[in-house]
Amino acid sequence: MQTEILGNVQSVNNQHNVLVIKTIEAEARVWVYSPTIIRVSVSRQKGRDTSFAVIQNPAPQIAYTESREEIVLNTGSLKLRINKSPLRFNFYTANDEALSEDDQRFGVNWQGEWVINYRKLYPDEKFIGLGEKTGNLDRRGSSYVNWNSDVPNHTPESDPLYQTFPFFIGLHGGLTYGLFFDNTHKSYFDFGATTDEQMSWFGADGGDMNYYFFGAQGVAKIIEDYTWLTGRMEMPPLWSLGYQQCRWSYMSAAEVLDIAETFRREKIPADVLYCDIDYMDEYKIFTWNKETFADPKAFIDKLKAMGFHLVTIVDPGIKVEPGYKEYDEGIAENYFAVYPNGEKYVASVWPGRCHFPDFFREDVREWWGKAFTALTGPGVDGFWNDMNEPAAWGHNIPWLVKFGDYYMPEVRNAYGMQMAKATYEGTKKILNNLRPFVLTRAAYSGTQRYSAVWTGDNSAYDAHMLLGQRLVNSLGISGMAFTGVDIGGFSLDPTPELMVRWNSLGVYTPIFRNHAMQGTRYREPWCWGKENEAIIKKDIEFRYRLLPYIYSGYYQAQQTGLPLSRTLAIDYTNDEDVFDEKYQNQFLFGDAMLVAPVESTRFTEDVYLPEGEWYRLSTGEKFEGGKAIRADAPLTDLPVFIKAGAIIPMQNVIQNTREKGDGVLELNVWYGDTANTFTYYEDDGISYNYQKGVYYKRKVHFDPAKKTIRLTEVEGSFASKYTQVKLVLHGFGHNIKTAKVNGMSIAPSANTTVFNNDIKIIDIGF
Ligand code: MIG
Repeated sequence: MQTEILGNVQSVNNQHNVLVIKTIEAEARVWVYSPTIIRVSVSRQKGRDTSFAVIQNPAPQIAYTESREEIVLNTGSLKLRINKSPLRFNFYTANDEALSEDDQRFGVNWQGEWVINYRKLYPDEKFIGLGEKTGNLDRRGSSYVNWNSDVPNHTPESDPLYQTFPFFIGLHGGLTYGLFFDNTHKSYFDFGATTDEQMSWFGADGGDMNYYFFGAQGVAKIIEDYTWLTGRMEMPPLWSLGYQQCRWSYMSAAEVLDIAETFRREKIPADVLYCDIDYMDEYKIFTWNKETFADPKAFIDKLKAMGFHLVTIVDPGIKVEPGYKEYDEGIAENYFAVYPNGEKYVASVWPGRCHFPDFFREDVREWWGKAFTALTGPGVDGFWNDMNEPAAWGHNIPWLVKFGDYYMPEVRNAYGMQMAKATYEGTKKILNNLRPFVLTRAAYSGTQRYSAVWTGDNSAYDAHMLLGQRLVNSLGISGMAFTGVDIGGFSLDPTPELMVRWNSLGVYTPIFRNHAMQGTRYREPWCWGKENEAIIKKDIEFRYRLLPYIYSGYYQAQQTGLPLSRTLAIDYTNDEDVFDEKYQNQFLFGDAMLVAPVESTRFTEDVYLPEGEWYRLSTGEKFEGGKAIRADAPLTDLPVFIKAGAIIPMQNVIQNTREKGDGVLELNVWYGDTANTFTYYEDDGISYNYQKGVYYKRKVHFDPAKKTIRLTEVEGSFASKYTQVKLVLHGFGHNIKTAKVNGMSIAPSANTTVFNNDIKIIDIGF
C-alpha cells in the first residue's frame, strides 16, 4: 500500500487571500474565516471543493509572516504556526499556549486513498462531541466510525449509528478548541484509544484532509462559532414543542381520532399525533390508504378541531410501479440514483422494489418538495423522514451507485441531510409562511438548518434511556438543538416504572415524543393504570407550564446555537466531576434547570451539583454546590434543581399550544447571590413573521446587590398573548417591598406581584 507522509514545503503563495503551500506529496490551503476560525485543507489532487455543511465564506484578508522555518498566521485570537520542514499545522492561543498540534512525526498522511491526521495527545486532554455517538461524555480512550446506518436493536455500545457529525471539542490545561473534519466519506476518529497515550487521530476513506479549527475559549463560544459556520435552526413551530404521541402504526384514521379523543377526554395535554408507514397505500410515498384513510382531509380537519397537528412519515424509496405518480415522474425526468451506465439502482424496502431519489440534485429536491402537496393538501404540516441513511434490506448499497456527481461512498453520510433539505425547502414553500416541522433519522453537520433529529430505534431498558440522554447532550454540542429520543424505548416493552420515569425525563427533552415499535404494547399515557397515568399526566402538564421558558430557550438556540439540553461540560468545563461516569448523564435544560436522569429501579440517586447554589424544584430545599448529594427520586419526582438566581417564565396548564390559557405569564425568580438576566422571547409560534420583527422580546434582570428585579421595555412588534405578568419569588424569605411602573412608585401590596403586561418598565425592590 502506498503510504505518503507530508514532507517539506517547496513553495508558499498568497493566492487571493488563500495561503497555498506546496510539497511534493500535496497542496495545502489555508483560509481565515474569522479571528477564531481557520480552515486547513490538504489535498493530493485538485478536485472540487464543495461542502454540504458550511454556509459562510472566508474573510477577505489573510495576513501571515514567513521565516525559513515557519509561516505564522496570527488573527489576534488564534495563532497557526505552520512548520515548513516537514509541513505540520500547530495551533496556539494568541498567548502561545498550545491548543492542538500535529504529531510531528506523522502529521497528515495517506495510505492508498485513506487520508489521516495524527495529532498530539495532551496528558490531561478530554474530548466531547461527535453528535450521535455512544460511549462516555468524555470520548478519550474511545474510537468511532461515521457511516450512516440503519441499526435497529443497537445497544448502548453500538457504533456507527444513523448520523455523522465529524466535529469534536478538545479540552486540556483549562483551554478549549474545536475541530470540524468536513469530509462526507466514511470517517474515523480515535481519541487516544490505541496509540499508547501519544496521539489522537482522525481520517477518512477518501477525499481531502479538510478541517476547520476553532480557537475560541469556552465550549459555548465554540458551539456558537461552529453554528455560525454551519448554520442554526429557525424558530420551531410552537406546537412541535408540546407532547407528541406516535406509534408504528395507528392503523386507521378512526384509530388516530380515537387516540386524539382520549387525550382530550383524559385531559392530558398533547399537540401532535403521527401516522407511521401504514397510512400509505402499499407504502407508496405521497399516497393514502384508500380504505383506512379514505378521506384524509376530513380526518385531519377533525384532528385540527381538537387542536392536534398530524405528522406523517416519508421514506426515500419510491416503489417501482408504472402508473404510480412519483414513479412515473421520476422515470420520465431521470430523478433516481443510477449506476455509471445509467441503469437505475433498485433495492428492496417497505414498498418492495424501489428506486431512490437523487437528493444531491437541485431539480430532484424541487420535485420531491412539490410532491408534498399530497400531504399538505389535506392538512399535514409535519414531515418525518425515515430510512434515509439510506436504508435498504441488506444495508449495503453498491459503491457504484451514483448520487449527483458522486459515488455512494463519497456522500452516503450526507444523503439523509439532502433529503431533509429537500423536504424542508419544499414544504416551507408549500406551507406559505407557516413553519414546517421536519424530523430526520440520518443527518450530517449542518442538518440543524432544515430539521430536527431523533436518535433512531432505541430499546425499552434503563441503559438505553441514559444513553439517549447522552446522545441528546452530545448532539447539542454538535449544533443540533432540536433533538429527541423515542420515549419509552422503541423496541421491547417498558415496565410501567420505566415508562413513567422516561416520560418524566421527556419533559426536559427538546422533543417530547413517545414512540413504539410494531407489535409492542400500547404506550399512550392511559395504558399504565390510573396511578401511573396520573403521574404521566402531571409531568406532561408541567411541560406545558414550562413552554414559555422552553420557547425562549429555542430562541437562544436560534441566536447562538446553544442547545436546550446541555451537558454540564458546557458550563462547568473544568470541573472533573461532571465527566464522572456516575454524573455524566446530568444536564442543564436551558440556562437554569439541572436534570438528573435516574434509572427506573432506583428511588434515590447521587446527584452532582456543580459550584453555586441550587434549589430542588419540587421542595424548594436549598443546596450548596460543588459536591454530590443523595436525592430522593420517587417516580413522582425526577431530581431537578434550579440554579440560584434563575428566572423561569411559566404559564398555566393548557391542553394544547393553540389554547390561549389564562393570560398570565408567571415569572419565577429564585434568590441567589449573583446577578442574572433572562431574555424572554415570544412570537406567533407558527409563521416566519418573526423574521420581519413581529416578535416580543423582553429582558428580565435580577440584581441581588441592588435588591431589584427589572423588566425592561419590549422589543419587537408582536402583542404578547399574556396580558399580565405575575412575579413569584422563591427563597427570598420576604415579599416585594417597593414597586415602580414606568418609573412611578406604587404602594407595594400583595397585588403588586401581578402587573399588566403592557407596562413598559417594571421595577421591583425586594
Ligand atoms: O424498518 O416506519 O426508526 O421510528 O417506526 C423500520 C417504521 C422503519 C424505522 C424508524 C421507526 C419507524 C419504523 N421505521
